[in-house]
Amino acid sequence: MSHPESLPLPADEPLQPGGSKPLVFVGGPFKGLLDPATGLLPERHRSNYRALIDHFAGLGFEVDNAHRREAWGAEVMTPDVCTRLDYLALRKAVLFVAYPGDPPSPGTMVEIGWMSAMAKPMILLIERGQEVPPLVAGVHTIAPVRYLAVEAGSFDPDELNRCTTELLGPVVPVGGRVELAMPRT
Ligand code: 5HM
Repeated sequence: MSHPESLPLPADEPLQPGGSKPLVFVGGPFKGLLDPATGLLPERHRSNYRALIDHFAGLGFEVDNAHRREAWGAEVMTPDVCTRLDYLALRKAVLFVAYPGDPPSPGTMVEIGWMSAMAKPMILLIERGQEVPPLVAGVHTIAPVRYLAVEAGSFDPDELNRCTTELLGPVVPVGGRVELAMPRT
């Protein structure tokens, strides 16, 4: 395993540098869902990620999502590239919204670990009847977390908004971007 020489990581930036939009990172299972025949994420999973991306973009957030960034599997990044990108994005993000996955997604488990170590807000999307790993079920004891029930990956937008405002405070769109009173971390 190689060790990128581009470390050390840059110092912490302000949450909304230069007045840019606050960032939401959308995560969830990726590699394990790729169709072995095509190497691509099946449409039903893409549409779930797209719905989350569109929901938060529509509220005025910037949204980062590796599945879209890596062209739904057509342009998969190497571990050294995607790990660093995801980590830096999560350091900047005001909110992580993710499907932990069933079976649990290894990458998403790492991302939940990073976010909880930073005590930053998360919304975890849980399928009814899904087995949730114990440390994911308990992560709300060390970080601000809401668990939102989904059906076949689909969420109730009102419920998602309720979780978002509980974690971030009022979400007020101003001229196409969201203004957060004070992101609670
Ligand atoms: O282990 P899995 O592929 O399910 O991990 C998915 C999570 O790791 C996603 O939330 C994504 O942000 C990140 N990831 C990534 O950014 C994972 C992979 C492949 O494992 C990748 N880029 N190529």
